[in-house]
Amino acid sequence: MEKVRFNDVKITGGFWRKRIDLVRNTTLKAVYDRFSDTGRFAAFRCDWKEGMPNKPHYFWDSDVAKWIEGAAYLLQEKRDPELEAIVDGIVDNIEKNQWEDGYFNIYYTLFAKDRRFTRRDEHELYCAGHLMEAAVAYAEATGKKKFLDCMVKYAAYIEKRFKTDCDTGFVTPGHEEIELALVKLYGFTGDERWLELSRFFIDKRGVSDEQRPDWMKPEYNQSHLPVREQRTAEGHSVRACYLYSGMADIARLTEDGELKEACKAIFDDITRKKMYVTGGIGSSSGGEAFTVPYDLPNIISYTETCAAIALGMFAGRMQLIEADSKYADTLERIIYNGFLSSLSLDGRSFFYENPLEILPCMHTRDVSIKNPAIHLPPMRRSEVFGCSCCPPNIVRFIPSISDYFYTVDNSGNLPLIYMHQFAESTAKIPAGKGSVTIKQKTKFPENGKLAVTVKGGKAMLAVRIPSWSDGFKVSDLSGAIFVRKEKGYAFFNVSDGAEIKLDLGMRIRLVEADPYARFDCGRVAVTRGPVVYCLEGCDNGEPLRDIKIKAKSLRYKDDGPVRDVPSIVCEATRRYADSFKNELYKEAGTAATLDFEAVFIPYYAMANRKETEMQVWTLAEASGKRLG
Ligand code: FUB
Ligand code: ZN
Repeated sequence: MEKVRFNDVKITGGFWRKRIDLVRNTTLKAVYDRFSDTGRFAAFRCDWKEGMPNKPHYFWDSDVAKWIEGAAYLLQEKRDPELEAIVDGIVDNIEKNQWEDGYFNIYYTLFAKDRRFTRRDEHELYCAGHLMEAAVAYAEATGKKKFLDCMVKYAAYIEKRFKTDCDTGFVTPGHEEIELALVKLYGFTGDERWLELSRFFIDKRGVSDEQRPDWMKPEYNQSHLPVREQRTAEGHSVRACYLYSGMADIARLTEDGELKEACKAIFDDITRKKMYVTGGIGSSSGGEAFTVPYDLPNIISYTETCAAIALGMFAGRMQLIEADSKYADTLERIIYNGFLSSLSLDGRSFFYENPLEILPCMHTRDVSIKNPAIHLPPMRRSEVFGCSCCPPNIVRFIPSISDYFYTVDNSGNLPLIYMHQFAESTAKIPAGKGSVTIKQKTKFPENGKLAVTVKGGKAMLAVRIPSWSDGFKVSDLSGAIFVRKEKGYAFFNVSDGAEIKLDLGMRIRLVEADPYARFDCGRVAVTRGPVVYCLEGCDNGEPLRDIKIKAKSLRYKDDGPVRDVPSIVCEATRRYADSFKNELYKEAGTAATLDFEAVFIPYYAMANRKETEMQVWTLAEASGKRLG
């Protein structure tokens, strides 16, 4: 299966166009400004001295690299000389401060030049990987090769030290990333050395006992077993999913069956036991990590934005090695929920953690001690963080989101095109010796109606039937023949001029969790299509946890209390707090209840107004019932 690159899938309107434009017009600059204030760009001059503000941190290279990568994706769509001048300035500094032998790292150049590649957890290869990804994206966008040449030189130095001379203090990096970056470098340059180097890092992980501090278990950076023997997702969730993405790349490109089996099992372990309904992963703040199966607490959910992105990247790679809609379903869950919640609606501030429940009262409970006994995610987004990996990750993920919308299999007589995601768009799919153009006209996710037109030669088109679909209906077929449904896709034979009109079958659905997901027992999540909804205190009064909704009355509205965002309303009841005026406890069922109208907003739009309670999992009078 081949990927259809995002630059061949133009988002022409609707939900994602709005978000890409927001990143272009606001977020890119917002992150740039905060990174300038905090010295991240100036750090590339490598002239920081004791006494100066903003001492460079050991992975600032990666923060700026991700920002450049995002800028490059926007430049691929539209050149912008001012933006290019900024990037060119950073690239000049990289070239100037790159060592003769190819090494580049701000922190090590300034503070630790005598101990390159001796500390496994100090992120040199993580930074290198992000710089390589940025260099490839920038070369692709502008045709300028200076940055790429620097990074090819750096890759050669890494190859020499780790693979040829084997004289480093560790064999595999403490934070994965370089594996998938080297695959990109290979993809762009065609030089198999980088594919081999990527495979080298993947093959070596978990094979021998590697350097680690006493507190760190080998699972933390997925070094507990050779990767081919791993079957469960362990440790730091961003590291893990970057590794799994690299493994999936290598499995596909080198037709490595063992690696593929490992990836499949790990993907299932995550999505069946360790993923929130929002697509967030990494439930524990300790180690920013996966924990045991079904450990998905809501109020302390860590669910780092980078982890959601990393799982999206893994899912996107898995759909290239196996035709099964579960991969695109997962990606969809992430992009409309636990990833998108990270960005404020105005595009200027960010959640690093994406909680599934916010209780402001919990933030005031530890009055006598400085550090609260439990870690609670912040209730508000911030413009920048000390560890600011997430904002630039958003900057690169949204403009390239359509990287995951289509794949194509050109190995048979007829090109087999998979449509994984739905968006107002025009895609030029490399098919056989030519191309097939697929146009989607849709208001998705506002509704599930989709009009598809095909231009070019003949093809088999596989349209995903989302896991939430109720009554996937084809209403019109011209120049297309429905063939079959398989593995979550509807297959159509199409030829030039074909038109397919269909309805994905979107309705309001209540979702419940596996009983072992103990924090959600007896509660439901309100969803519509791919979008998970939540309650906020400012619309519903508090406490939210007492609200019981009447499922049959749920009703979708294309507007609501948050501007430009839909809502779902329903009849609901809650106990009358005054019934408890003089008592903390009373006989069950004796309190008076109040009826009121509950208002849900999409989870992605939460926390955009004042600090208030928020919850996804809600009590319902009738769960699991079919709704109109
Ligand atoms: O360590 C680099 C990045 O910072 C990780 O990927 C994030 O989880 C955060 O710890
Ligand atoms: Zn992050």
